[in-house]
Amino acid sequence: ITLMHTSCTQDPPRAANAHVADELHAGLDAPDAWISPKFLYDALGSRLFEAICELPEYYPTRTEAAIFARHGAEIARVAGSGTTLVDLGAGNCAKAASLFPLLAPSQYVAIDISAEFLGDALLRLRQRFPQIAMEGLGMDFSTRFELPPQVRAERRLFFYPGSSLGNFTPEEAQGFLRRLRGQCGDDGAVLIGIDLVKDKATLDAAYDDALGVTAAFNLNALRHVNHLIGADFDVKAWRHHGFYNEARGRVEMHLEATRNQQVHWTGGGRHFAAGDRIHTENSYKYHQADAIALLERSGFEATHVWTDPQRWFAVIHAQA
Ligand code: AVI
Repeated sequence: ITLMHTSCTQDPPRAANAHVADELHAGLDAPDAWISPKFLYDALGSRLFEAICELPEYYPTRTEAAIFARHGAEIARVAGSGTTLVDLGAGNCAKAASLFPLLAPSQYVAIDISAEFLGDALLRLRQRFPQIAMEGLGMDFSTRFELPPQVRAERRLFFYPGSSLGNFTPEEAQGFLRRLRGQCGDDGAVLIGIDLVKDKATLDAAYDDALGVTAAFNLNALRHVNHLIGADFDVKAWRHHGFYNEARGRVEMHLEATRNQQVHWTGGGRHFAAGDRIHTENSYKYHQADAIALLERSGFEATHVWTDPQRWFAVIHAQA
């Protein structure tokens, strides 16, 4: 695994990366406090997200998997074989691996901010598919995007499943897709999963499940922040909120202080009153036409869209 920037999941922990600390301080000091959703993913956070994907309420993973199962052959025909498959936010690499038999990539490049978790997953994958050249990159691709020379430049197929695009604001998403387009050359493409707008009750349940796994996933951001900037958040003094904000077309996750408290971190700190919230994630839901328009504004041309019978989720192939 190549660490492209000092990763926030590596030891030594304390503000190993000044950039990470600056970003966290800016969010925690803001009048409406926020923590970027990328800090949900340390090794434990990645495991909790894996568990979320198994929950009955969390429909995106299984709905997207059903689209790949049903239309995989056609998707592979459209995307082509022998591509340089670049998996963005690869996590446990399971989604891409399930497509290897159909897509037969010539090189597989797995990228994730949670470098340690990715390294373990790639180790297992190399044993299962020794014939595929593989690279692992531990990097945060959300704000900058430059691929190192070991990533082949020909026929790059950027695989961005799971509707992770929804964790950007639409403006950020466009910037991100433009940067992606810049890495495509003339013959690149993107295969992207988009969660579609649906009824509020389904969305509320998906982000506030009965077992409390999503709550644990959200609260774990505080443990991760404690580790990164030497903070002393008491996880027991916070509770999870996850709900669909219909007016804004997005699910929001927040952490709410359950009592008054002073929190300290290296070089600073803050008082939180009971009821104060820290905004940790947005998960935008798109109408299919808006997702296509966003891709096209970013320099891509959508060639195919596959959806499930309920039209809850879309997989889009778009050409550079
Ligand atoms: C990774 N991302 C697409 C997930 C989502 O649905 O926005 C993260 C997540 N947050 C809460 N549950 C899952």
